[in-house]
Amino acid sequence: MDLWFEEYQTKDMVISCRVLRTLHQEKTPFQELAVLDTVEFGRMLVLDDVIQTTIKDEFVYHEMITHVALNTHAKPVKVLIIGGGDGGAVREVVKHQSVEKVVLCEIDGAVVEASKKYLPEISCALENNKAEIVIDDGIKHVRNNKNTYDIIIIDSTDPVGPAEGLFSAAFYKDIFDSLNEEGIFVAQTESPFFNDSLVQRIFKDVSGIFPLTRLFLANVPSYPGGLWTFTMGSKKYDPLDVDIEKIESMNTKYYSPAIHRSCFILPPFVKKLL
Ligand code: AG3
Repeated sequence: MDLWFEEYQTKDMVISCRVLRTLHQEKTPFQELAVLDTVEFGRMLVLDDVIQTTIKDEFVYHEMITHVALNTHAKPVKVLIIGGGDGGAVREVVKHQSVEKVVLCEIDGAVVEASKKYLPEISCALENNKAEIVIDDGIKHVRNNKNTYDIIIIDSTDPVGPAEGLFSAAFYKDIFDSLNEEGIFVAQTESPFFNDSLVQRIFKDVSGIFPLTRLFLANVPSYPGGLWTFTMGSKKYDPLDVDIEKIESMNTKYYSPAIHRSCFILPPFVKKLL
């Protein structure tokens, strides 16, 4: 049988992948969840018909959403991840010796369960003793935990449905307050091609709250356009001041000391958004 999964990446553009098997499908209280086995990307986590992560390219996204910020901070000890129920970001964060605790605050417990069952390569660190899983609304969690974290990572879905509030200026202010004095936050902020005004608006909002705002890029083939943005807000440290010679090697496949520098080099069409 010829089975294809389609994601409408925009209302006028589709990515389509041949599916070998649907491993899991359920309607959670928050969204529709599926785990597919695809030919090109291997196993794939899909939420509300949108590709979240795949075995083939997850390392790019998960390494970049974590190591750039963690290696910018002199000594990250307490880390919060909002969203990211698949556990990929947790897996990267626990590689850092200085980290004592990583709290994963995911609104939908079904994502954690499905990842544990079907995506062990991604979820493997969820059982790590540095990791604490909290099934709750990230917005509530940051409001209840002021002046607490060294690093906050927003590993969200697209800004529709459950994640909408995670892209608002009010939320960035709550994040600022939930970080301690030297805190850094980083968020996945979508495509510079197809979400240019969103990228622009987020950069402006974050710049209004944090003393330092930086945008960096990575290539995630399964996401719209491939080229992906991450926005960082920092109270003290500048990622460009990091002595990259001193970055410890952590068995990464995309992130490297040279990438720590080069990911901040922006093509003019992206620079224009800032
Ligand atoms: N977070 C989703 C990034 C957005 C993907 N968008 C899309 N495919 N249209 C990924 C979660 C992985 N931990």
